[in-house]
Amino acid sequence: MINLSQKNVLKPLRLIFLSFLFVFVSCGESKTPPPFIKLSEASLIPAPVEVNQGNGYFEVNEEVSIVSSDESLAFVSDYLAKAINSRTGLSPKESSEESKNTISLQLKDDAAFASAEAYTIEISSENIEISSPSEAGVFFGIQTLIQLLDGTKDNERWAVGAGEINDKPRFDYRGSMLDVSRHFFTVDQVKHYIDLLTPYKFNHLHLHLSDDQGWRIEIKSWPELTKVGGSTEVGGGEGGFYTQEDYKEIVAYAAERYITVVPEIDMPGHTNAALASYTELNCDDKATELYTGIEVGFSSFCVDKPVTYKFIDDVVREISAITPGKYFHAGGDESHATEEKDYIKFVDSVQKIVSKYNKTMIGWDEVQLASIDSNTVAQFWASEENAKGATAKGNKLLFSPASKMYMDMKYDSITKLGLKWAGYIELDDAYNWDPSNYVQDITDDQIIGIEAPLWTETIETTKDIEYMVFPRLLAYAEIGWSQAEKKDWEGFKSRLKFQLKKLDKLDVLYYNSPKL
Ligand code: TNX
Repeated sequence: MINLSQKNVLKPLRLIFLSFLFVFVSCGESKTPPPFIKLSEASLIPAPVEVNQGNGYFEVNEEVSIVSSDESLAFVSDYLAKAINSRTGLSPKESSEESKNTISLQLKDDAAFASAEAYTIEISSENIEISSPSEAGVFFGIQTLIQLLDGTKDNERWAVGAGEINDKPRFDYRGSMLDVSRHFFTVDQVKHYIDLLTPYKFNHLHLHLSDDQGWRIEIKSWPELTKVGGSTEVGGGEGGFYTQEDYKEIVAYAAERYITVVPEIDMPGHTNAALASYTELNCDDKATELYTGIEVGFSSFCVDKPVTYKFIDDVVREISAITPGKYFHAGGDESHATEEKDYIKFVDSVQKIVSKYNKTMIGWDEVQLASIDSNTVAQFWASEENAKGATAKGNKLLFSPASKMYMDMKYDSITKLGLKWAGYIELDDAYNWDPSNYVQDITDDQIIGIEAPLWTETIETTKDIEYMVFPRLLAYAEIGWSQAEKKDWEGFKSRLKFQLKKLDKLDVLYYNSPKL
């Protein structure tokens, strides 16, 4: 038992002991290295070209500032500051002066970079430098840095392992397509989709803006298109459309993330929504009924009528005027209701209109049946014969083989959403194939890149989108960006497990693949 007088003696001693303990603990804290993942063990998707591990780590703390070499990097600098803030609560200052504890963003016109989107990240205990010949490359480097930061092991201190990453994309075009026609998705839903593409270095978003079930973009010179043709969707819901202002908002949001929007008006088939909106587009001058089913191949523009080409000219002109990217997608698939000779004539005429508005045409692989210009891109989705036909003419291909890349295909026989006409696509099916040996004699230099389409006959909500897209989208990210020799299914699976935890935190739904 301690009596009162003993207690009074012990009190100051206890205070001294506690203050020592405090000093010891707080000194210890600043000296203890924060938990971090070594650079060579980071779970990056898509896998970079080269990772050289260094010694130590860079700690992201309240002293860190972001420095950029060029005013044009102000937006990406802000983007990084916000990304750090949302993860750590820190508010890095942005300045133009080099010092210690900086993350420095540098535009460098260095011949050592193999492509415009290539970038390097150098991480030491004092600084991080991200450099690239282009803003886009710096942005992709930032995406890598954010993935590294997400690898910090606790929520108190933030650090990334030291070393160097040298990286560049395998293909220039890395895209995904969203079908906003079969079911309409709002501007905010499309922005969310863009947010899902951004971390994985995708740089194109193809919007399928018209089909039998819905016309989704305002054309001022043909207002009935959206009034009538935009008024419904698969299943008979109320549909919707983007005003040109809405579309510009999507384009700008994507551009801030170095993603180029590719608009598609599908024709001459897949045109019932337009045919229901204007009598004169029909050969018999009678408007069709609106369509809310999921059949394909029954509609066609009237290819012999001059008004058809006046209409297409107006549509391509208005959309091109608000599309900064170089591509215009003119569809051309499944035109079973158009005779082949008419189809060929039609595609040739449309191509002239597209080039009149200074756009490069992309068409589904059937367009190679026409005498297409050498810069027209054929999107290979179904026919190897068409793919070979296009390359024989010297045209480039965009790879979207349905049995590997259609994200509307079910994962397996019990997947509730989706279709199965091209087969089930499990995660390993999505990953374990390569564009350069998929069709005999077609090689990388004939391929501009890859695009993963999401058709939406059965997809109605944001959660539906997420479930069908993840985790397959990460397989496509790696096929599009990473060098072929870096592909490695076992490694991908372990990196993917890490990325899925991140999707959990973001509340993004995904399919739990038994292959993982
Ligand atoms: C084929 S792919 C289509 C689309 C459908 C899709 C469903 C292509 C060029 N045409 O019209 O939505 O299958 O998977």
